[in-house]
Amino acid sequence: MKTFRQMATLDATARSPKVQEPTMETLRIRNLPPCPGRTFVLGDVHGCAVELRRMLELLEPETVDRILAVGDLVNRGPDSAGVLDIARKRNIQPVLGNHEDRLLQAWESGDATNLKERDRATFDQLTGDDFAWMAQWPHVFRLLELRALVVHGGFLPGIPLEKQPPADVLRVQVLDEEGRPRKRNECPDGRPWAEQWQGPGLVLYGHTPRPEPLVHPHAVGLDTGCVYGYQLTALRLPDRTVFKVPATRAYAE
Ligand SMILES: [Mn+2]
Repeated sequence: MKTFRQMATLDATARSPKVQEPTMETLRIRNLPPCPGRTFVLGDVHGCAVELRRMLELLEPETVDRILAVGDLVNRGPDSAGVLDIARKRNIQPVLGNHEDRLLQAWESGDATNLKERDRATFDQLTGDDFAWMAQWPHVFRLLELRALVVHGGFLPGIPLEKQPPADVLRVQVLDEEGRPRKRNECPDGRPWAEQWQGPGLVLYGHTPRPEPLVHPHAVGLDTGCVYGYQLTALRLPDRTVFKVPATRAYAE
């Protein structure tokens, strides 16, 4: 099996112009420097500002710690602007989620006509500063010292990290019989990508809500559907302690 460091080396081949599709967006991977403290990874927040505040009280982060998030901080819930405000003030570092991606595309193109109705309310709430900040979020954080990756949707098994298509990385939930990425509700017989992920490293991901965090050998799903009335989850590394804050109520169906 490949080691985590070898993966980074092997992935360098993905930069070759022969294999790089020029029109395709490249996966933005950010290598984070080693953290002297603990690392907290937050599940999908989706505008649940009250629960995020409670979670930060529960975590009691110290200045040497860092807080990361699996993306989808906004949309669906009651206070997307409030969540971004808290996140910025508390130095939370998120990866991009599919909801931020969709809103950003509308903002960058100046064309909001493709937005769903519920996106529209968020779009109108957010400021230019919010969008400028979200535009800097990478698709993936790589935490070399923890041998961990943080991503919103997940990864396609068997494809080198840097060749993973960004659109799939943001959205994959299950894989169909031929291993193609699908949404869970469109492919009820599909198997979760995380079940088939063999490493290297531990992947912390969101996007597929379940009432409880889902622990696989090489991946942990942290979207516990706070916005649907379940709970907000955070994982602390390296000791893998799970923290949960129950949702005040269901904000969306
Ligand atoms: Mn999502």
